Formats: sequence, C-alpha cells, structure tokens
Amino acid sequence: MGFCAEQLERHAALWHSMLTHPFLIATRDGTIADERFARWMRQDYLFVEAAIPFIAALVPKAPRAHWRPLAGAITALEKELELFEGRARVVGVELRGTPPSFVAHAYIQFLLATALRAGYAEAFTLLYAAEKAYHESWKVVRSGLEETSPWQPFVENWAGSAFAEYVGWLEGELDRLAAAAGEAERERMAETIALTVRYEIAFWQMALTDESWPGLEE
Ligand code: MP5
Repeated sequence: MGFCAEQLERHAALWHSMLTHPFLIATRDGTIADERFARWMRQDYLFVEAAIPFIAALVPKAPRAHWRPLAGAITALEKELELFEGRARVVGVELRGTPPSFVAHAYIQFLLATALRAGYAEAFTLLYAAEKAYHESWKVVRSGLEETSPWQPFVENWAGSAFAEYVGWLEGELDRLAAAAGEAERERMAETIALTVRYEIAFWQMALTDESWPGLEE
C-alpha cells in the first residue's frame, strides 16, 4: 500500500468527521444559511490568496520536474480567485474587507511556515492533504446539490475531473517522496496530514459558527 492510502486508513476517523461536517451536509442539501456560506466564501478567498505564495515558496525546494505542475497550480489559483469574485457578484457578497478569522489566520500561518521551514516532502504533504480534502469535501456536496444552485461552479472546480487528475498526480508524487524518505521524515509527513485535516474541520466549523477571535466575542 502506498503512503497516501496508508494515511487515509490511519486517519479514517478524522476524514470521516470532515466529510460528514454539518457545513458540507447543509450545503449539499441546499439548507445552508446564506450568511454562513458567505462567511466561508470570504474566509476561503483569503486562504486561496495565501495558497499562491505557499506554492511559490515550494518551487525552490522542488525537483525540476515539479516546476511546471506547481506553476500550473498557481495559474489555477488565480482563476479560482476569479471564480470567487464572480460568484460573490452573483449573490451580492462583499469578499474584501473582512479580516481573517482566528482559524483562517492560523491555517494560513501553518501553510506558510511549513513551506518556509519544512523540507519539500513535508510541505508537499500539506499541499496534497489540503487539495485531497477539498476534492473529497466537494464530492460530498456534489452528491446532492441541485443543478441550479449558485454553488455548482465551486463543485465543478474541486470535484470535477481536472481537479481529480491533479489530486491523482499529487498522490503519485507523494507516494514516491514518502518511499524515498527516512523513518523520521515519513512520520512528520504523517503528522502533517493529520494536522491539515484537523485544520480543514476547524475551517468548516468556523464557517458554520463564527469568525471571531477567542476572548473578543461581542
Ligand atoms: C482548499 C481551500 C483547496 N480552497 N480551502 C481550504 C480551507 N482548504 C483547501 O485548496 P485550493 O488551493 O483552493 O485548491
């Protein structure tokens, strides 16, 4: 069994909590409150923006063969930002001007710190885990979302075949990096997967509940 399959099995309970999160279920069922979905849009827009310097910081550590796919990922992220802007216009949401929530801020710092401080295999693990998490999460939404929903373009973006292919590439490369890593590095990679999935759950939870900072609630 490859590293990715092994880790999905090892952290099955965490993946299950993520994929059954009430935010995803309510979005799938069309019962998500507009304000909650708007909160996710505003906060995820900040996350996607931060994902660009995250990937850019991976490039100097990456093997030459990864430069083109990583550059492609940056281009895709710019398009994704346009997707958010287009959807926000359609539903009348102001994307800009909201500061990051505590959870979004923490997750973004985790992204950037990992890119700058960790080795390539560990940072690539974070990229894989975050992309795999969104691919699987939006497949849950796709399984019940009405065709006419304004959120269908998000489904197409993350649950569609082009993204599936990209996640498949990440998986194959991560399996190879893990096979070449030593025991201690492989363990850090495994921890990165668990931590990333915990952040993903926290992010859905924040979108569902609030974007305040601890101790500063009104
Ligand atoms: C992704 C995302 C997917 N947009 N937001 C969170 C909280 N996790 C993962 O990453 P990308 O870079 O938008 O494909």
